[in-house]
Amino acid sequence: MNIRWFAALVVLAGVVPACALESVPKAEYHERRVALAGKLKGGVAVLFAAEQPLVDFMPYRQDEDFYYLTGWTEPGAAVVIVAATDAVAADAATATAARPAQPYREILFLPTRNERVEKFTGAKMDATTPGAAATAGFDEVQPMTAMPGVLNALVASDRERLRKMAVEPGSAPAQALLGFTATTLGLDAAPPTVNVAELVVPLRAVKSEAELALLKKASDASIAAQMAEMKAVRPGVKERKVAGLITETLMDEGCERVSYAPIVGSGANATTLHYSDNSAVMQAGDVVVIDAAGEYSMYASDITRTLPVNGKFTARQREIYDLVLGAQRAAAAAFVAGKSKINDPLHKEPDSLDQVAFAYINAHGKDLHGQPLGQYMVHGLGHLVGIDVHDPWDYTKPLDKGMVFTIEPGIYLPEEKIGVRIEDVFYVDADGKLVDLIAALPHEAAEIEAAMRH
Ligand SMILES: [Mn+2]
Repeated sequence: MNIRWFAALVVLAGVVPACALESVPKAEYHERRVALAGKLKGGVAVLFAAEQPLVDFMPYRQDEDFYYLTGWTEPGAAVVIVAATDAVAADAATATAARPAQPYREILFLPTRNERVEKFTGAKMDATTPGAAATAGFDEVQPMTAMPGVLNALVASDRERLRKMAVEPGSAPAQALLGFTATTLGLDAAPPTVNVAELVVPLRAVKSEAELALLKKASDASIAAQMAEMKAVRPGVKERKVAGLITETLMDEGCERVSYAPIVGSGANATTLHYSDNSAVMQAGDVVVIDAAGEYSMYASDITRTLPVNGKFTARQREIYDLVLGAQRAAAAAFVAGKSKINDPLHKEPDSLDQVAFAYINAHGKDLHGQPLGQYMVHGLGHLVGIDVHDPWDYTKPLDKGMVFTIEPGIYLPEEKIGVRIEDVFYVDADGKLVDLIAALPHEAAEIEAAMRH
């Protein structure tokens, strides 16, 4: 859109735009901040929001950890979370002054409104907006300009805090702020920081009921998009047209964006794992791998289905398809909450679902040279899903209740121009049972063929 037109539209609208996203209850974000404070060992977490590109209309998405802790979608903000500390007695030997117990504290810092920029980006809230703290669901909201003074006061009252600063690794504003804070205390440089992202990983991994509801909405919208595509795939149709139809359906179903660029790979492209050119015209006799899903109110889904372009699998395509589906089902059936791991690049870990899928594929299929097909399973079996389509996780650890992850075996045979991947998103319920969030979408080869006929 022309910039001047865009600015004119914003001026005409003339109102503070409400955030269109659904959200977990505000109290849940507060609970997450309190949980993070419990991991800070008396320290302070400092996180900055993502910056919004102003003039080039690049997509803007909030920083994930920042969003997880605040629910705040606007750019340029920061959050400070201060862990409660116990009272300290005076100690003459170490020249330690007595200090009373200090309570938990949380502050959202908001940038000062810039009315000129707002003509381009829409109206924003700042710390002077009436009811800002209640709207944000924070104990305290302060202007960004107050942040250096607040940090200085926090570390001046308890110097231990400067050694327990938890920030996002590589955050330039956090490093600048801590450097300046050290300067205000007469130090040359700030001590090394704690990686706050690592502290947030285990919190993000276990989903609340409200998060699960959003993941279900993302998955239901993505199922609708995959159903639409099953009716559209046929010989002579461009891969890109299918990608467009998927995107259109996702938006129509309430997604704000795709979780990742749709992959529509037919023929030889089906054997390229993250093919995203989507430039070929689909041909009869080929299969097409369609890895596409949407994001609903910041929560992602991730689905792959493999279709015969002309609506009917050949015997060999069907054989490979059934093998991949069998491997997915074997992995899901083997799942034990608190014990099973998902990935295992060497396929040797007895507790990994990867090893189960690998063994199944090796036991049930051969390539053109009589060799087992496990060697053609060339990517990980799955990953956690959440605010990121690949939510962060330490994959040496088992999966447990409340976690949401994909199981996505694939076999890629360039020699036979056949690639098959089947990917569903699973949730581990309170009883440790695996629930397929994509259950409503066809799985069996015959179901896929039937869906393509209607
Ligand atoms: Mn995936």
